[in-house]
Amino acid sequence: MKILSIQSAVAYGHVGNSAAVFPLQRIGVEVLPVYTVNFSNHTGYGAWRGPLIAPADVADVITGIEERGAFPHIDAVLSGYQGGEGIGDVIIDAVARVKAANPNAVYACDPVMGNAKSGCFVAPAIPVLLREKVVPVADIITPNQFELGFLTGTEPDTIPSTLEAVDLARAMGPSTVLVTSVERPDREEGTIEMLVADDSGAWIVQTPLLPMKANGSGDVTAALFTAHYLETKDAALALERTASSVFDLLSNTHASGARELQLVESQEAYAHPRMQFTARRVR
Ligand code: PXL
Repeated sequence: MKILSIQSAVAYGHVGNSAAVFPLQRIGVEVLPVYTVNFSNHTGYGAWRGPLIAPADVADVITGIEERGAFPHIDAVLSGYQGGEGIGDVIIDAVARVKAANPNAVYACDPVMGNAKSGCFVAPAIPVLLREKVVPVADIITPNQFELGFLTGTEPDTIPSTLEAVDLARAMGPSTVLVTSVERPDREEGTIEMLVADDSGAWIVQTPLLPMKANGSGDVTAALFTAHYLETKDAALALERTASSVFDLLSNTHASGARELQLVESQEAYAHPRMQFTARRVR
């Protein structure tokens, strides 16, 4: 399997492609990483150095990949944090060209905007661009609860309202929606859920909620789900594998006391997910 992954690079720590690439490689995926920013570290520190990559430069790198004859062999395009405002158009164009070369290729868009706790942490134009132009051409999207709410103009906070919002999101274009955080007020204390819906149904998985903030965990989640879903075509199984790997990554990180994901140390969790959580069908 080959995935063209258009995301950030950071030197210190793990977000964007610097979070997504290694877990994908560890499960056997050939990744073609294209960078949207080249930062020292993620923006959660409040200070960082290094450039946004100009959209024309990102486009140029993608064209170079196309010129190597790679597009017919790409199974998925994956995008995350976009950096500058011009990147959306570059991604849309890349998706169109990959799909022209391989009609079976899918586009998985992680519509990175922010989260309920931190609010929006991208440039103000990005969420609108995602809603109006990017998400409509995606096959798979992986919003958190906050991003799902923005995309659909709703405030999902129960399983029924999340399913309604997911239906609105699916009506925008994507057939598969993974909601990477469902934080219902009435959930069992100390837990968090993920919910997936596709043409076959909808499933939810519950895991313990760890008392920590780990930038990049959404990026790993989107990447692993995309690869497992492509491989198995089974949303519930892809959800269980992803929840298993990401939970073990987070619990290793929590146990270490580190601020950054223990991405390399946790490699067994991607290679051999323990499958300690079972998805429950909700539709
Ligand atoms: O995890 C998303 C992300 C991607 N890229 C950069 C970030 C973040 C979140 O903090 O700062 C540069």
